[in-house]
Amino acid sequence: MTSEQTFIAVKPDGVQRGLVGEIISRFEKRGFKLAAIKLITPSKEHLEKHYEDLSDKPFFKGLITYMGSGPVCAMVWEGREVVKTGRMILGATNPLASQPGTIRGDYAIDVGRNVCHGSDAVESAKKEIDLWFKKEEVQSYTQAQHGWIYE
Ligand code: DAT
Ligand code: MG
Repeated sequence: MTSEQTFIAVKPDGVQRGLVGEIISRFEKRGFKLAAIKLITPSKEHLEKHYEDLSDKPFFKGLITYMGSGPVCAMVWEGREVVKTGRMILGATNPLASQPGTIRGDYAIDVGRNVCHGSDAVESAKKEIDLWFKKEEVQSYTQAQHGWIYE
């Protein structure tokens, strides 16, 4: 089976609002495999690296402050096409444009408080996983239910 990994994070607003379990649950129920998880309050330097592509945006400074304002639940999820599908589970960047049934479409209103992060491509996922996790923090194991999820 061709599998890939994505970096998913519950942002400080999502942690404070008690949405960690709900967000994990959506990925678990879909059949994806949790490979790594930790609660971390990221430094300014760490976040500037994570969002380096957005450094010239007017909202950059506010984004870094918000993302560093409390614990983030950082995760690696694994499975077939998990990068693209993870983005679908999260919804659109602007929650008001997100479909009901997506995380942002169900739990957020403001783009600057959109509850969760998901890698936008396989390459950026690799970069983000390397930035947020040490190699030994990412687990390799077989899901017991594997044969009931994949043909
Ligand atoms: P996404 O998180 O959907 O990948 P992105 O990478 O374009 O979106 O932007 C990163 C985050 O920056 C996004 O989750 C919320 C914030 N952001 C994006 N556009 C914004 C805007 N116009 N105003 C305020 N914050 C914004
Ligand atoms: Mg992005």
